[in-house]
Formats: sequence, structure tokens, C-alpha cells
Amino acid sequence: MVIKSAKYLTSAVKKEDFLSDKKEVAFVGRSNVGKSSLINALTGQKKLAKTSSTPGLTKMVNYFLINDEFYFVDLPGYGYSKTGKSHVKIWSSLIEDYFLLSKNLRLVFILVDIRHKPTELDEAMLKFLFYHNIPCKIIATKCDKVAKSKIGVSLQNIATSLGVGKANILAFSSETGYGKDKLLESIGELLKDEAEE
Ligand SMILES: Nc1nc2c(ncn2[C@@H]2O[C@H](COP(=O)(O)OP(=O)(O)O)[C@@H](O)[C@H]2O)c(=O)[nH]1
Ligand SMILES: [Mg+2]
Repeated sequence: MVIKSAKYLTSAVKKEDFLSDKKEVAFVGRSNVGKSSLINALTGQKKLAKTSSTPGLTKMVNYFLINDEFYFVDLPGYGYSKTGKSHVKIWSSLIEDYFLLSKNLRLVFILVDIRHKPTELDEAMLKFLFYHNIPCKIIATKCDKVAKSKIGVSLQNIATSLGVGKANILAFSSETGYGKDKLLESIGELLKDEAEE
């Protein structure tokens, strides 16, 4: 598919703010894994989603209108959260609310860093989505950081560690655009299949 237009629409800070009028494709993952950069790379707009080298800043559910047809949704990052003195391992209840209430959600991409073994939270997120019958795929981000010849092995390791088939994982780089066409194709297929139903 081709992205002809993309614009930031709104952000939800509570469940009452969630949109429900269009199909949604959501991106989730630990803070700093590259969610916002991926949305910028896919849409070809460098400043559409706010990117940051400081983890944990995005706490809202951000909606981007694509081709006046569907939404990309940038979800809050999960991971260690500094609340007062303690660091707790969490994802926000806003993420759970989003998954449970978004009836037009068609696909969730869980982003993991291609250089690292998925974390317990990545596994928990995958299980949560399986449990609630929400279709999901994995994107291994920052693949410009590993040699091209190592991408295949890295994907296999991530697949094995998460217990999913390698076909469910795509390698991606926001820096080089690696994987962009495949990713757009799989989003296009998903939305097209539905139009034919
Ligand atoms: N080398 C490289 N760096 C990336 C890539 N994607 C994101 N980053 C960097 O990782 C940091 C976090 O990215 P961001 O998109 O804000 O992550 P988010 O918290 O998941 O939204 C930023 O400094 C980005 O420049 C990538 O594909 N390759
Ligand atoms: Mg972000």
C-alpha cells in the first residue's frame, strides 16, 4: 500500500477519549524501542510522531489519520516507570483499556529491539493479546544496528524466544527504511482483505 496522507489527529489520556470511527493499526513496545520513529518513517514525515532519546515520555494514546481511511495508533511505552522513589515494571492501564475497548483495532505490532532478547514484558504483552484474541505481529526495530547477514539469525532468535513463527516477525529500520515496503504491504493486505469481505 502507499501512504498518500498522514496527519496527527488527537491524543487520548483516558478511555473516554478513545476514537472508534475507523479501523486501527497499533504499535506497542517498551519505551525507546522506536515506535514513534517507525510511524515517522512509514509516513515519510520526520516530525509527525514525537521521538525522544529520553525513555518513557509518551504516556498518551496518539492517533494518526492515514489516507483519510484508518488510524495508526502510537501507544504509551511500557517498561520501568519511576513513580516516586520506586521503579515498577509496568504497562499503563490505559494500554489495557485501549486493547479491550477498541473494537476497530485490526492489528497490533509489538516492537522489539533486534539486538536484544525480548523482555518479560514483551512476552506478557504477546500473551495478553493472544488471550484477548487480538491479532498481532512482531517488528524487530533498529536493524541497521546489526550486520545485514545477521538479520535472519536475529529474527529466528526472537521468534524462538517468543514462541512464534518466523513469518510473524519483520525486521525494520527507521534510519535506512529497511523493511518498510514489506511492512506497508502487510498492512495493506490486512485492510484490503477486509474490504473484500
Ligand atoms: N539506529 C536507529 N535508531 C533508532 C531507530 N528507531 C528509533 N531509533 C532511535 O531510538 C530512540 C527512541 O526512538 P523513539 O521512536 O522515540 O522510540 P519510542 O519511545 O518507542 O517512541 C531515538 O533516539 C531514535 O532516534 C532505528 O531504526 N535505527
Ligand atoms: Mg514514542
